Amino acid sequence: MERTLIIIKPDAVQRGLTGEIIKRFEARGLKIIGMKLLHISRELAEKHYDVHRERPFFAGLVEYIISAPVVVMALEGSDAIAAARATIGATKPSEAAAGSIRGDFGLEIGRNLAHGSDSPENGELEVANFFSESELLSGWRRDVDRWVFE
Ligand code: D4T
Repeated sequence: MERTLIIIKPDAVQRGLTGEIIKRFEARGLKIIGMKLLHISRELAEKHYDVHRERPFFAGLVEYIISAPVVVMALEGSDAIAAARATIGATKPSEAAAGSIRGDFGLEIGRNLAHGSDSPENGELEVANFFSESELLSGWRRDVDRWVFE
């Protein structure tokens, strides 16, 4: 099982798309093991986007993600990283496939609605950055699992 961190970004929360976005991950079969509403601190935002620190868009990216509350989710599933990124769609919403979150609800890269971890290693690290162990319910029994996982 892989873990991925999903961030439902400030624009999506402000636009009332939180439920719509959660619904898509749930329907996909990914299991929610942690979820909360929070206002990301500048320190946590800079840590999360550290890989982009030298890029020209870094400052704007940090300002955007701390501009209003977000909903963060830790999801678990087989191939959770690839599945969640396909559900989210390409980084640039104008190029994202219709049917994906960004392809259905977004236009601009700086308002791209949702984040999903890009590798199993980063999934583990990012989930740990946003959730304490006691906030994660990894072992909860979901009765439909045998109809989702082979
Ligand atoms: P996130 O990390 O938000 O899920 O986006 P992606 O995984 O799809 O894309 P990314 O890591 O390449 O970029 C992170 C974040 O930076 C913004 N960005 C990116 C931007 O504003 N301008 C740019 O030119 C790029 C490449 C959008 C997503």
